[in-house]
Amino acid sequence: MSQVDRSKPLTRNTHLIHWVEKIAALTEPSAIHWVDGSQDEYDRLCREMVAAGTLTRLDETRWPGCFYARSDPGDVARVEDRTFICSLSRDAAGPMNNWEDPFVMRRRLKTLFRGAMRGRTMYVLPFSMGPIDSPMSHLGVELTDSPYVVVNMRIMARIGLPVFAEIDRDEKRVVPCVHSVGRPIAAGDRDVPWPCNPEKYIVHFPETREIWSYGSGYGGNALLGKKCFGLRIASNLARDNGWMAEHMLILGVERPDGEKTYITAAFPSACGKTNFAMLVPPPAFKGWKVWTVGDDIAWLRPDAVGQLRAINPEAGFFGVAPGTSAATNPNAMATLASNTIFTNVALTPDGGVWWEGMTDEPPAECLDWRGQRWTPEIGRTTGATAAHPNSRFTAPAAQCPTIDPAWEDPDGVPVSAIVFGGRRASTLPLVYQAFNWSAGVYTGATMGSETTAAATGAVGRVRRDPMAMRPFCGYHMGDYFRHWIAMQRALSVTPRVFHVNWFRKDESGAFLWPGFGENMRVLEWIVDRVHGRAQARETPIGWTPYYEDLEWRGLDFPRERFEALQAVDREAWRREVLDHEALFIDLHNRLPKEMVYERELLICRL
Ligand code: TSX
Ligand code: MN
Repeated sequence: MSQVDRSKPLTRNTHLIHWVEKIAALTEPSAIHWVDGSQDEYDRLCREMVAAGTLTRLDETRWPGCFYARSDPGDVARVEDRTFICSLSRDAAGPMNNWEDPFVMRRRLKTLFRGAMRGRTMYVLPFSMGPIDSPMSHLGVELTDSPYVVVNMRIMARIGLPVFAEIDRDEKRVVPCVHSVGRPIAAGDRDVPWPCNPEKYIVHFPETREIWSYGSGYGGNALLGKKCFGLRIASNLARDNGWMAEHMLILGVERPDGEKTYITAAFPSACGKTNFAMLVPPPAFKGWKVWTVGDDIAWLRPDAVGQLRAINPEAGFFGVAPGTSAATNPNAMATLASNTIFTNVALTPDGGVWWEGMTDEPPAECLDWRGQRWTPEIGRTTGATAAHPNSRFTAPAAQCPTIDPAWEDPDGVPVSAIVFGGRRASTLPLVYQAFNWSAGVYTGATMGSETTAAATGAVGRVRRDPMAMRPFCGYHMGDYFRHWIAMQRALSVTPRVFHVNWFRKDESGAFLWPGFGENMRVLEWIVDRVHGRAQARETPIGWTPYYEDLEWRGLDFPRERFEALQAVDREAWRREVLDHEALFIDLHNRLPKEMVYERELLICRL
């Protein structure tokens, strides 16, 4: 194979070249590699990581083009308590973010990054969030000493030569991102399969639009295009420029007659966003199709005629593996069948991967995410899972069988409805529609979700997670609500706003709603409401469907059960609005008055 010299700059942009030199002088890497994004380069990096023990190649016939990585046991998830928004004023970051004085943080980062890349290669990784030809896209360059980051970013974003070309075209502004695993290799020392540092910093400078990440090689801590840029920095760009960066999936619903309606949905983690984005309609919905545009992030902008349009700024899915199966999400299973990187799942003796919920029967034996022998018996006696609960697949979106034909449309897709949702055992009905835009913003602002085992903290308690953006909004949440309210003025038609809850339970603790593909029945009602075809009942919280308004063919779901599922219990809602007030007190100094008024109106209706 011909080896090209990648130590030479792949851009003419002198600012960019000088910045790379400056960071190299600080971090002292032993080599610099300008990333071209080619398949050759990807293959070579994977081969090198296999040799280093970072990656394992999976069985080529059953898992073509797939690799397996095992992280350090202390580097398995985002680190919210180590994530900082370093705006000039503490108040601008708001009470839901960790804040540090930017001058203090810069000094600390300088110390941390000094010599941090010694013995490693620094990759200059240019990436585009969104299709390169889209006016809604934004560019970044990540300097990283992790080849694992480079290969994952090649799946998750558009990277390499076309991005350098775009940077050179008219000196486009790029978001500078610096990442180090924080484990320099001393002369004569050996590397470890998953280098990282117990001390972690995920740092954002919203005014200067910069990202610095130290000490972690995992997911949202290290793939800086995703949560750091795609949500925290982008939310700042969006507020300043009249658009929205949201933690939302995007899907298209196509009726048998060809009518297509695009919907975005914001759910907190552990609510099945990826499953919903790839929903398979049940047999009764013959001829209906659900198309996938994105499963995690939506960038939304009003077009010239005031129609809200959305792009998915990502190019892949970084999905949670456990619970993903041919039954719960066959489209995800097809997507990850090839050219996928698995992290912290279990490795089977025949060179395959497995995770809890993938099959009914676990493998007789495997190596767990820590690399230790695991059997169902060991699992039963020790309670250890074979895969880490936050184990992931990194898979190309283009491989999804339901990927929307317009998923890379530079103008985005028109959004007709916005759905909020959470995991709530009680109080919240299966579905309701907000009365109008400001009531819809209130619905999103006050949404909450019960904590599951996957998250830290007490299990089963409601955590307020406004628009599912609590960990991802790069500025004060009160200002963020105000921006949502203000967006209406830029729109000629506001999307209809809904709230769903797939997780309501009966007195015995059983789920009232079968969920998954059956959610299509709710989607149909949402689509019909958007187009003015479906009836609804006015309740204190919003419009809800009558039993007759949902399609029940192919599902035995008695009217009484539906009434329990849709019940608006005034006593429970009294407690709910008190909890809304607790949230608003936290945000009081920047809370828009619309939120206070909406709450008052809700109380009056209750
Ligand atoms: O993703 C889920 N969705 C959305 C699907 C399009 N999950 C999994 C959440 C964890 C990530 C769900 N879990 C959903 C759901 O709609 N609903 C439930 C709750 C549930 C779980 C199991 C059953 C029913 C409901 N089982 C049976 O009814 C047999
Ligand atoms: Mn997410």
